[in-house]
Amino acid sequence: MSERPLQTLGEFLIDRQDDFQYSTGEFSRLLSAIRLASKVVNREVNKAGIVDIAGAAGNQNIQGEEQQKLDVIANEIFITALSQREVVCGIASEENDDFIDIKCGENGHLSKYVVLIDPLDGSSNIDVNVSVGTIFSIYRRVTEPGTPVQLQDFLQKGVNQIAAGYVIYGSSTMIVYTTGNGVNGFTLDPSLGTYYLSHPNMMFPKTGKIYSINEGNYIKFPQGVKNYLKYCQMEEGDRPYTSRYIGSLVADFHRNMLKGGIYIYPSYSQAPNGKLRLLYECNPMAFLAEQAGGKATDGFRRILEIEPTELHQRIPFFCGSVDMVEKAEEFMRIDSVK
Ligand code: P6P
Repeated sequence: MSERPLQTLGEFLIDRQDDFQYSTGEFSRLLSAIRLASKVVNREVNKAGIVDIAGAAGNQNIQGEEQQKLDVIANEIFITALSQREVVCGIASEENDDFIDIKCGENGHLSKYVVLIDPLDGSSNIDVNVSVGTIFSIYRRVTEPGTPVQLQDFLQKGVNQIAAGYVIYGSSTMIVYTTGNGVNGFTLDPSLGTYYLSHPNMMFPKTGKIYSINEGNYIKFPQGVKNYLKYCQMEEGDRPYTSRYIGSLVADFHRNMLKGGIYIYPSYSQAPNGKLRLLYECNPMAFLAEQAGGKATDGFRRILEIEPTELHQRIPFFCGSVDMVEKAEEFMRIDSVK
């Protein structure tokens, strides 16, 4: 019997159009813009070793981090794709100090959506041919429609997200996203340039045996994190667990969602709020995690409930299988009451 044909991302978007009240198709066009941009970035990432676009761009971003040439290129690709289609009224990016006000349509600011994006997360891995990713987060604006966007359109709690997702440029390229009705993964067939639904209704296993953390910082970690790591490494029951750390949030998250696991980027002496950014890394990944039956906290508080104060603020991040995150939180609580 012939197998049911795989559904394309475009068909899926049409089928799920009704997930949005009063949908005007604008949101579907927004996701289509992200889909297009991801294909262009995928092409650039896949030829990084050939064309001299790998390596540092010679300048730094607001994070004081070496901007890789592909960071800059990916940022421009996503901003162009989103701006040209008049589907957003504002964009905030890890690569831009301030948010971008997008004038579109004859009225100037027709769209009701804003996007926050990390255009190429983990880009330092490009030169060593390790998976990297794009992370995106989508909100409805909260300020007056038709007027220029303002900072409060971006400084929204994660619970207000209407969609979030990532692109992983790995052994295959995938888009994984949620609109609040579960998490679905689409794999790109590069010969056709088409994404197909390959991972419907993705779910985090309730527990797992993989922990992802940069143990090079162990000495500087809070005692609660040290105690949790010792727990993971102890010979007892189903432990020791396995340590797997790619140094690319999207790749570590994706593997942990498929196999079960926890990703931790804690605070430590030199990074009192950790390294990851709340708005365009932790909130979108937390939305995905919760929609996939997982959990995401800062070790104490639900990520999605944290009130943002700055565009590029950082936050400690514990994310993955519920049982593993709750066990880590237990060690953090014990340490915090001492
Ligand atoms: P470290 C990449 O720069 C990133 O933001 C995440 O993708 C990754 O998990 C983390 O930082 C790696 O940071 O300090 O362990 O190299």
